[in-house]
Amino acid sequence: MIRSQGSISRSLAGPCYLMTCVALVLLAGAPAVHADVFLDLTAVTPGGPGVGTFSGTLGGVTVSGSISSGGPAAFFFNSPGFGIGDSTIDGSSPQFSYSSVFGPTIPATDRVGFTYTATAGNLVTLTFSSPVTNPVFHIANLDWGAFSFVVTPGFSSLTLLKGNDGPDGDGIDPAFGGPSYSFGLVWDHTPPTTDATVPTVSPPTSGGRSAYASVRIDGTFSAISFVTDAMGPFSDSGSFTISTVPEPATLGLLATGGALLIRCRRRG
Ligand SMILES: [Ca+2]
Ligand SMILES: [Ca+2]
Ligand SMILES: [Ca+2]
Repeated sequence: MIRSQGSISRSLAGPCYLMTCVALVLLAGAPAVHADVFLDLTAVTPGGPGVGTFSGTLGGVTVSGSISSGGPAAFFFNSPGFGIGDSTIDGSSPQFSYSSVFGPTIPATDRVGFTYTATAGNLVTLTFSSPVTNPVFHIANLDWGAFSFVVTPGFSSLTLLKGNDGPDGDGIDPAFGGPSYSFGLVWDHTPPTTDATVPTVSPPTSGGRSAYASVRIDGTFSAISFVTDAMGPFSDSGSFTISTVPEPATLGLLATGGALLIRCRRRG
């Protein structure tokens, strides 16, 4: 009887069993299962086609960004800083914290700052180390330019989750370009009106303004690409980031934990 109780105690207190139980309890109680994960940049190399790059992670997925030319150099990634078109790699920018124009939001995060000039478009590509489902593209202060996602392999549609469009027709275009442009185009519905709102201030939702929005790229992708198109005699800057919901990965961890538990019990 005593020996039997000791045997049970040793079995329950086994390090393998205990660690697995702790991991499962932590995972089961983790509110992170449905949390949105934003791009965490580790480096940005400023420059245009063939020069500008960025790298980082989106949850457990490695992300690398680059620009290739479709003509003259027109689109550039910018160095870290605090301005409208600067990048952030230390997670400190409040640019995508404003729930009036973005959704999902994050209090402070990284961003890819860009500048484009009014010449031919270039191709920006974000490559993922493993497929990402329904990535959300967040754009801040887009003027006089358009990003066309129809060049993304497997592209089907965009869904506007949140933006600063309104009855006056300025801000992000909820029709994504309209019939005269390719659908799948993210742009400022009234290009001649702009604003110079810095990242520490909530973006405008009325009056003359730039485009701000969170746009879901529907589908599962190993890479997303967009062609930049300056739509007028203008150069401009802004910033973007991406987010995703890493639910499948977390469920995978739970499955791994369950398998470990079964293995431990069999060994016990
Ligand atoms: Ca970072
Ligand atoms: Ca701008
Ligand atoms: Ca505008």
